[in-house]
Amino acid sequence: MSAPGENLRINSARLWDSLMEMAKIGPGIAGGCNRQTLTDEDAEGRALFQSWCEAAGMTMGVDAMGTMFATRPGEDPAALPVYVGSHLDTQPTGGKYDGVLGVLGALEVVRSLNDLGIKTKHPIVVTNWANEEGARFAPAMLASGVFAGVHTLDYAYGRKDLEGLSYGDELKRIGWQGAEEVGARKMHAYYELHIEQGPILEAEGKTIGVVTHCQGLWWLEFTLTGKEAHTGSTPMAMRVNAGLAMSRIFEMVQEVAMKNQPGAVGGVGQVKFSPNSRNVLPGTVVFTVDIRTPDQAKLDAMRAEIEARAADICAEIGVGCAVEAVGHFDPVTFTPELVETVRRSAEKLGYSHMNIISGAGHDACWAAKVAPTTMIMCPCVDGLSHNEAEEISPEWAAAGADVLFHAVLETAEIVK
Ligand code: HGY
Ligand code: MN
Ligand code: MN
Repeated sequence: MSAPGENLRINSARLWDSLMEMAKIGPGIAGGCNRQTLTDEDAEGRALFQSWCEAAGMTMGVDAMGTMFATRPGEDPAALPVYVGSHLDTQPTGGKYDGVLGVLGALEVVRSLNDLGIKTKHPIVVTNWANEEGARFAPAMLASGVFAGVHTLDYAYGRKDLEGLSYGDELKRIGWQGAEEVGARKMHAYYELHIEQGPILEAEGKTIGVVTHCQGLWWLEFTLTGKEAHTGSTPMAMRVNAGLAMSRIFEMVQEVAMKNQPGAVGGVGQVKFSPNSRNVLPGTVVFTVDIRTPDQAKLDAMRAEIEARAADICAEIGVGCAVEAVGHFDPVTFTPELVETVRRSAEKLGYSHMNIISGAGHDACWAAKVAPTTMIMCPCVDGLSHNEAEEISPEWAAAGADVLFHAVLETAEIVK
């Protein structure tokens, strides 16, 4: 005998259509998306999301970091809302689902509640966090970090992109600087649905990731100072080659990550050479080392070792070396009671599932500092993400949203 609501499911076709519609905004050049935060494309995606939320009967609030909160009222006005969301901003060569599945999956939960005429005790707030990716304005999860009190609003507004444009100015330019104080909202709980962005669920043949933890991260921005000189006429012995120092640091980061297996990662995704002319040895080289591991002690030891050895490498070559931590969070343990709610939901729906530690960072990592929080994951093809070829199946999207639906229903409490 099934319990009331046991077989409730979201409308998977409507979810998939919404994902494909959103993917048309800020299209990439290879089937993915380039909807970077605070660009005109981001503004366009925000407007579409707001129109969908309002069509679903929700009211939109926007805070001073540009994060969007669409509220479906609950029956108990005194009850704190259940927040459900992720992010709509993408990498420059991002996929169609990273972040977007979590925001539109949350919207689909509300659309399904409306279809079924279900009322909940707690309000439900569908959330689009600004600047999760940190691709344009470091660090990642900037807006949720301000919300959780990790960063000040001034710090966030002052963050600059590679063109020297600031977060605050760009937020005003696209017209999405909200009036709400960041972090004034209090949450009963926060759920985030996200693609795994790694290969484990697909390889294990599991449909749902019951996310218990998220690994910690350091983003270490190195500025190496060499001597600009002619690449042809400058004898090797006279060179102060910042590019050579950079390459030796890259090799060292790889070695440090490999000797901390299993579970550690380390690499570099962004480098800026100045003057970046093919026949001038670089005067300065700026790059960000990204290291991560679920083990707190390892994370801090890796940072210390990389900074010390980078200084030695630069001293040996005579290159100046400055380093600034431009992103950080410690390993996160999600709220066990909510993790079990997710597990029960997957079991009730008959979806295969397994515990998983998130390899990528998410806004949930900061939400966990201020409210009971957990995540739900679905597989992605070949574990590929932060690549335009990122792909999931409609079935995986629907399964993730179904589990989100049941978990949110349990926490928001159906009013008979
Ligand atoms: O860097 C991350 O893990 C996330 O994609 N912002
Ligand atoms: Mn993401
Ligand atoms: Mn991402």
